[in-house]
Amino acid sequence: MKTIAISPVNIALIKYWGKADETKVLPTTTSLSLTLSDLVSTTTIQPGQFLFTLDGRPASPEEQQRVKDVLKHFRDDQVQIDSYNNFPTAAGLASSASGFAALTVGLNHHFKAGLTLQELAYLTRIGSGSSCRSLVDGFAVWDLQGSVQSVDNPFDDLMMIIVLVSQGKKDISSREAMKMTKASSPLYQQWVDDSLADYDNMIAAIHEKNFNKVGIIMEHNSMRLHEVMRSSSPSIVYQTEVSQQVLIAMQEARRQGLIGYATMDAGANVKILIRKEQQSQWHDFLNQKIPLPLLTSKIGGCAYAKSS
Ligand code: 2P0
Repeated sequence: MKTIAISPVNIALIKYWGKADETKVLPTTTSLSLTLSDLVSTTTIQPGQFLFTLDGRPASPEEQQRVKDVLKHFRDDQVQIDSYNNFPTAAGLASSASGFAALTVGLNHHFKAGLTLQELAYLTRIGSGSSCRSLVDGFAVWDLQGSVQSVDNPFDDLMMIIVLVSQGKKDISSREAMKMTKASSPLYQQWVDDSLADYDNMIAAIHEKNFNKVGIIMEHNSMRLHEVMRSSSPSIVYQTEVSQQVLIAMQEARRQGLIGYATMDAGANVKILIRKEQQSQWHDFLNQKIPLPLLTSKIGGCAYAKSS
């Protein structure tokens, strides 16, 4: 029997950047994300000698090991696992998160393990902390105890445009980078405190269905993330000059009446949260200002698996 598991990418509006417990992968802050329906990892699991391929090639030894670390929690490890992303892998688009969410949900289905949501969240975090947020639809909240919950999304028209500033593999993994930030940044405790306040304000903004508030809190949270990264020793910089140009162009877009807010992760790409009614205006604006490829996605969905 073959299992096919599909998981959307998730993009954090309130970011995760640091672990309180490295072994259990518990975060220092509560994070909150949305999934992108159109950017998915698709993972096939079938009986066979252990092999893990990513986008058609055997994965690196480190990637193989991370998959084995999740797989060892199931009673049988004789499986071949093939995973594909329909978007550039490892360019700050949270591919490891969608990949591990698909893997964990797929293994649960394949081995009929019957794990609960929180058990799945625990296992998938071994591979990638933020992957647990792809397990639920709506606004996904991953809290300090490690639990994952869904907060209803009152908006039915949110979209995200990703400006593909870079499609290459990042120089430093999130796992290493966040460890360095937590260990060395003099701003780290302030980041944690601000982030917890951002989370409370974000929940209030969602309940009020206030798009502008959601966007402003998201953008500030992301800007502060990149400040705390920069203040690490050695400094960690994911933003490039082109990322800055996109952020500056966004200011102009807003002056022209477009509404949208930016967030950035561990990479140079800029993600813009917009509403559907302005999608074509945003495309026109960006295509005219910035000659870069765009990915556009609806919001919603979560990891699931089925037999084939
Ligand atoms: C996030 N990122 O909240 C943050 C913002 C990147 C920037 O979670 O070490 O693959 O496996 O827990 O989850 C990316 O890091 O790291 C990430 P590990 P993960 O989306």
